[in-house]
Amino acid sequence: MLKKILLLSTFFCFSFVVIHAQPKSVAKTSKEVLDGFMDLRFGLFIHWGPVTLRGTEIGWSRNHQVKQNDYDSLYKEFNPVLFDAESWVKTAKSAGMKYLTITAKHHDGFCLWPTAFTDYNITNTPYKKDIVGLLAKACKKYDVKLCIYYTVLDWYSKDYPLHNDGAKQPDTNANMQRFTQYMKNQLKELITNYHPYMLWFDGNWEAPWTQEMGEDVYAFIKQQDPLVIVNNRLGKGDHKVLSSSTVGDYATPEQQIGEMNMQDPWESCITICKQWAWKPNDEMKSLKQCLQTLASTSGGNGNLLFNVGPMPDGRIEERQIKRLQEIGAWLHKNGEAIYGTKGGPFVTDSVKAFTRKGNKIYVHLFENKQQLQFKNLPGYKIKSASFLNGHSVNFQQDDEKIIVTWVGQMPDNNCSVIVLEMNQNVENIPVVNNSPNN
Ligand code: FHN
Repeated sequence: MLKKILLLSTFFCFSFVVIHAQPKSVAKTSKEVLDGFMDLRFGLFIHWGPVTLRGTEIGWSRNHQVKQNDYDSLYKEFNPVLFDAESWVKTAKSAGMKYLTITAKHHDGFCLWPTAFTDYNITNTPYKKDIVGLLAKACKKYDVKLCIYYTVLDWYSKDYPLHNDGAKQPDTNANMQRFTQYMKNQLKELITNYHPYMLWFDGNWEAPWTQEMGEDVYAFIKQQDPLVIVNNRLGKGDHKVLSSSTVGDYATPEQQIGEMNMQDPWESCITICKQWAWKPNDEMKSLKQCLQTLASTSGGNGNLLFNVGPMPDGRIEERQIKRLQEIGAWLHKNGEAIYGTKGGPFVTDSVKAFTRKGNKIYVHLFENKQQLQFKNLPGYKIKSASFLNGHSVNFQQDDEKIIVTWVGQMPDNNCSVIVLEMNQNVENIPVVNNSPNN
């Protein structure tokens, strides 16, 4: 009898320790939903707000290039009468983009929707209309996923201790408990009223925001909508990677192509120009740079969130629309090598990127080398090789190497795709890290 009591008490003691040690069980976004997101490969990022009236960087120019009072009064002039949500969404669609991420609230605290929790919002501008709501409606109409950018830090809010104003000490009137409740109130508004596919957080790096606050808000979001995708900028940590302490579903390298990663979902956010928000005569990337960026993110098994900054009157610059349409024209011909693909099996380098789907390997060529050589893939045989929707190319394959050659010009000097049809499914080939550069 004593033995039984001892055994039972040991069991209950152990199970108590195990339960106590369990991390907070929060509904995580499912692999199926995240796989669907990664199949989309390409989205439009939009940084926009009253600051475009000054042509300086959103959030960051407050108290720097633009005095605080001037910056915080810009909303009184903000009247983007040429804003047309359907035009923005159709521009994204014509670029081959499958989702759109709008800065509903950036670090300057201004809200592009009629929030009930601050007067510092679009309703109190001469324009008055609900920008987020109009975009949500247009995205639904044209089958583009609506994603909402929401800043963690808020340099305008009296309850957030820092204001990027050079103060040496945090604001003693601030109250992070009130501020976190303000965030939850607004996030509930955004989820309930606009049903975003994703919430794109940013500004998680300042001291007042803690890992625990991030975990609390993530759990709150998942109670509102278990399906909504959340990026990895709600908790603390390196944006470029996922780790055991990450709060959120996927990694967000910024202004760079993410590292090859076949396990963790990731999305690079990169500007078409230099600045995130609109700037007059900003330097814009060439079509070659844009296509190489897209092919290289896909080649690394990631997505590309490509940013434009619309003008104060609500229009996207014509030259940026044209560039996006050129990308769309390329995707119209080569989209099978991007959408729904996996990265690899070879790692991207400066002259080529590789994607794969089913029994096909797509080689994205950035230069007309007329010859490619890479390591053989034992057990996998090439059945045919050609430019995608184009003429065949020569190939040789032996136990050590594969050589592909062609003569003359590539079909597209900016980026051409050679498709290798293999004798079996290639999606699970382990990544080959050193495809010889040639
Ligand atoms: O500070 C922001 C910046 O303004 C911009 O929004 C980028 C886009 O991801 N994120 C932050 C910088 O890491």
